[in-house]
Amino acid sequence: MPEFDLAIRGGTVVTASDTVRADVGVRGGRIVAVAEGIADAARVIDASGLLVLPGGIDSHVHIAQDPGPGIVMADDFASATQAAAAGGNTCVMPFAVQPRGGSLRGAVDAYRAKAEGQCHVDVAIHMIISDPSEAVLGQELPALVADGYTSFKVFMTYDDLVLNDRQLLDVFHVARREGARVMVHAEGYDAIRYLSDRLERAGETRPYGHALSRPEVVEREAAHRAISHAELIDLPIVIVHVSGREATEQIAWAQARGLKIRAETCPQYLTLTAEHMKGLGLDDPMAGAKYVCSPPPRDAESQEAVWSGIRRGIFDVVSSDHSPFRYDDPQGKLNPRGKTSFRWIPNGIPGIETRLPVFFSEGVSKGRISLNQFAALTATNHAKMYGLYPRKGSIAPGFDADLTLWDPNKRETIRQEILHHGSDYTPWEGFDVTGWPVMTIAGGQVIAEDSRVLSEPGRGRVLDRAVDPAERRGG
Ligand code: DUC
Ligand code: ZN
Ligand code: ZN
Repeated sequence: MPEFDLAIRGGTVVTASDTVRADVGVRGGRIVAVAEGIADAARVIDASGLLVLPGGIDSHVHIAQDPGPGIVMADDFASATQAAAAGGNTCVMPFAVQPRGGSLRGAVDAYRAKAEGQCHVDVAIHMIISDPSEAVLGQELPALVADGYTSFKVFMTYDDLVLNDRQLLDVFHVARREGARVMVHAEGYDAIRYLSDRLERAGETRPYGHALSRPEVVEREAAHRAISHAELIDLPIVIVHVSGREATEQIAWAQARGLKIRAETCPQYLTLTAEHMKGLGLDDPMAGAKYVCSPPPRDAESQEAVWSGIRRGIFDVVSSDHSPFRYDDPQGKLNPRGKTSFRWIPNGIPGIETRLPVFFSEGVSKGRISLNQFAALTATNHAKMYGLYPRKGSIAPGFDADLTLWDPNKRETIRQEILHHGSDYTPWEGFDVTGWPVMTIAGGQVIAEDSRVLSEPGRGRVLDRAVDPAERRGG
C-alpha cells in the first residue's frame, strides 16, 4: 500500500503566511504531509510551474433563494457549486432566509434539505434574520447556533428584510451572548426610499437610477450606525460588500479606535463602476440591469480606495456576493416590473466562478497584493472568521485536502460560454485575466480540471460549525 492516496509534487505552496517549494501528501481526504520529495502515492499530480493554493472559500453567496413573486434565482445548489468548483473554490457559504412572520428553524431545515445531495463543494449555511421575534431571539437562534449555524446576516434596507435600530441592537445582544458571527448589509433604508421616490417622480427609471438611489453616503451612514451599535454591545461584526471610499473610511476609523469591525469587499467594487449601469453604450437600454447589485459599484477613485484598504489590512475577506439572475428572462432582470423602474430590477450579479481569477489578476498579477494576501483574503480569513479553521483555509497537516492548482501565467478572457453558472451572462464578459485555476481538489479528489467539472452533485457536504468559546460573552 502506498503511504499516500495523492501526492502533489513540484509546486509552490502558498498559504497566508508562507510561500515554499514543497510537495503535499494526502491521505483519507486530509493533508498529512507538506514536505520535500513525497513520492510514495497512489496518484501523483505534477504541479511544476503551478501555485498550490488553499481551495477558495467564498463566504458570501446567494443560492436558490426565493426572491419573491415572479422572480427566480438562476442557480440551484448543483449549478452554483459546479461553477464554484470550476472557479477554484472548495467551500461556499450561502444563506437560509427567515421569511417575515415565519420560523428561522423551519427556513434553515428546508434550505439544508435543498442542499443535501446536490453540492459539488462543501457548503456551510449562514442564516438571514428578517424578523427577530421573541421566539427567534429567545429560542430559535440560540438553539441554531448551538447546532452549528454559527453566523447570520442582517439587513439595514429592503422592505422584506430591513431591521430597525432596536431590532439590530437586540439581535447583536443575542449574537454576543451566543458567540455568533454577524454580517451586516449596511445601506440606509429610508434614504434609499426617499431617493428612489424622487428619482422615479423625475422620470429617472433607467437601470442607472439604481446607482443614483444608493449613493456612497447612504452606505457610509449605515456603516457608521452599525459600527456604533456594535460598539455599544461590544460585538465584533462584519460589514459586508463594502463598495467604496466612504464606508472604507468608516471602517478604518472604527478599527483605529480599537473596535473589532471586520470588512468584506467583492471584485465588482474593484473592477466595475456605476457607469456600467448606463449600459455601456449598447443599443439595449436595459443592458445596465446586468450590473445592478447592492451596494452599486462606484467609480475609479472608490476602487482605488478599496484597493488601498485591502493593502492596509482593513479588509479581511474578498467574497463574490454571487446573487445570480438571468438577464434575458421575464423571471430575471427583465421581469415586467423591472422594465418600469430600476426599483424592481432583481439585485445582484453572478460572480462565484470569476471571483478568484478577477481578483488574482487585478491583485497579484498587477502587483497590488502578495500571493500570501491573496490566500488570506480568498480562503484563510473566511475559514477563521466563520468557524471553519483549522479544518479549512490553509495547507498543513490536518486540514482538509482542499487545494487549487493555479497557473499564474495563464491568460484567459472571461466569457459567458466558458462558465458553469445558471445566469445567461457575466458582468465580466471580455475581461482579460492573467492567472487561472487549472485544477480544483476537494477532500483529496480532483473535482475540476481546465474548466471541466469532474465531480458529481452530492460529493460536497453540508458542514456544521462550532462557536469559538472565546466569542461567547454570556449575559
Ligand atoms: N445584498 C447582498 O448581499 N446580495 C445581493 C443583494 C443584496 O442586497
Ligand atoms: Zn447584502
Ligand atoms: Zn449578498
